[in-house]
Amino acid sequence: MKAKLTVYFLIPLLLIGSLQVQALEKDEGKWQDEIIYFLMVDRFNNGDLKNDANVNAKDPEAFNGGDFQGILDRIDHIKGMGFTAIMLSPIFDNVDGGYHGYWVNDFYKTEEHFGTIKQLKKLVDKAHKSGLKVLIDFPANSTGPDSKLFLEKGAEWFHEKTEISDSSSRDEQLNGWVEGLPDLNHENPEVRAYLIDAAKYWMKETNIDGYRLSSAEHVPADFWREFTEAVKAQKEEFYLIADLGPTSAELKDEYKDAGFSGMYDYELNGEMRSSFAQTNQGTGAIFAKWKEIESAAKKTYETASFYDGPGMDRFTRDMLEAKQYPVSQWKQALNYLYTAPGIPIVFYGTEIAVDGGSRPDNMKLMDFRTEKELIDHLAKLSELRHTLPSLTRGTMELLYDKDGMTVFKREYEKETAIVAINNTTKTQTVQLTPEQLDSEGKELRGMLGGDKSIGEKEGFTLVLDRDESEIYVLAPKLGLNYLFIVTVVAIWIFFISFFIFLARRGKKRRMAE
Ligand SMILES: [Ca+2]
Ligand SMILES: [Ca+2]
Ligand SMILES: [Ca+2]
Repeated sequence: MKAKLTVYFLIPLLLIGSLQVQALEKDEGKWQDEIIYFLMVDRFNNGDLKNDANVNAKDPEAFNGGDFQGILDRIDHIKGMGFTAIMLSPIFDNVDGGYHGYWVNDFYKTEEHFGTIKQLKKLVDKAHKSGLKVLIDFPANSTGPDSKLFLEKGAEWFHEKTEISDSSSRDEQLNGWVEGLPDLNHENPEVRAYLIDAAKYWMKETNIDGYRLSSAEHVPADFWREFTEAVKAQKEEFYLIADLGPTSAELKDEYKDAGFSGMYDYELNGEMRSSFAQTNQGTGAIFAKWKEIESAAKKTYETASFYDGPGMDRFTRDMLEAKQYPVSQWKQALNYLYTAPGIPIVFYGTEIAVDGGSRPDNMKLMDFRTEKELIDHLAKLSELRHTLPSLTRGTMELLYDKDGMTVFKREYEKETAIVAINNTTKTQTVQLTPEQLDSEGKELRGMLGGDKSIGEKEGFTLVLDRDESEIYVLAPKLGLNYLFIVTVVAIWIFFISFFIFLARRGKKRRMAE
């Protein structure tokens, strides 16, 4: 009797143990967990009218009034969408007309239209207090036309004026002038020291967390090596994300030891744009790209994934040209971006599906008075990306890809997520086999729309309406709970009957005595 009792006590304990969800540990401060919001300082928000000399918000080639104060005023907008970092277009003093920030006049001053260094520090402080990191674009290849530096230093600090005519020539790419901008001579140790000191100056003064290194392919790898070493010696956890331009694939080898923390991938960007600009497009080419990145022994999560940037037409333009409804297409595109490896970089204006052609049309002043559909969607996706480490750190395996219906698996430690994107015009049914995903006693719980799929002997059946996506997490079948409840009830019945039996027996005994 005693042995039997012990067994009945143990059963519920064992069942509780098996139902506990495994807690996943998450390291702090790792860059692969970041989601970056990239904005053009002049085109985001005008928060200070005192710095508006010659501002004309109606002229796309003029300063439009955006500034540090304006960004500070809108920190909650960025934080509210779940971003963890803000990346700013260059903040350094520009020559006249340099609204975009890429015509640097002096690397040691802030652009007067953007505000003072004090205002910049205030912005970084506020961002940090809100849990946002701050990155700044550091354009080290050239200065603005007739910049202070160019007029003072001339031929010693700059390459001879020759516009790049053959972009396939590495010599021209490195030493030629891009769009008429004086090209800094990185062979000169004084130039190297100047740029590296400037980079360290802003880190020290403002406590920023990283640099975006634009036009990095026009600057020699050995300079970057020196730059990245110096910067990381000053702040170890400093993020350096290089934009090597559209030819980056061929240059990967040349720059592999330059010390960048992450790199833009334009080929991936091209495939992503063609898959998600319209419905019914396969995604196989995207996954083939990931295979390539992996086989080049690159850590996939270090890749900067993006749809938009200062150098290209807005992705919305592609959607409109394909006669699609941008908000629907953006949702699908973002579903992919936020569940794939790599660090998502979202260009300001994405949240309102802003349209635009080539520069400056792709850099319109942000409009905050618009609908919230994509803003809410971004917030939801960010939350999932923060909750599920498999989405940021997991392996990736393509399970299904046909004409716009895509299913892939992300796995990290004990967590498995299944992402299903129906970018087609029809309801889709996908059968996942037990070989693709262990279905025994399991179910897939939808985290985006609340869908559920119960594991059967032959695997899982996923059904998704047109334009619907779901992010599932593999979990033990809820059926186990019924077993648990039945067991608990049975034990209670057993004990109650047992005590009734004892009581009756005692009563009988007392009566007999
Ligand atoms: Ca202003
Ligand atoms: Ca200026
Ligand atoms: Ca150059």
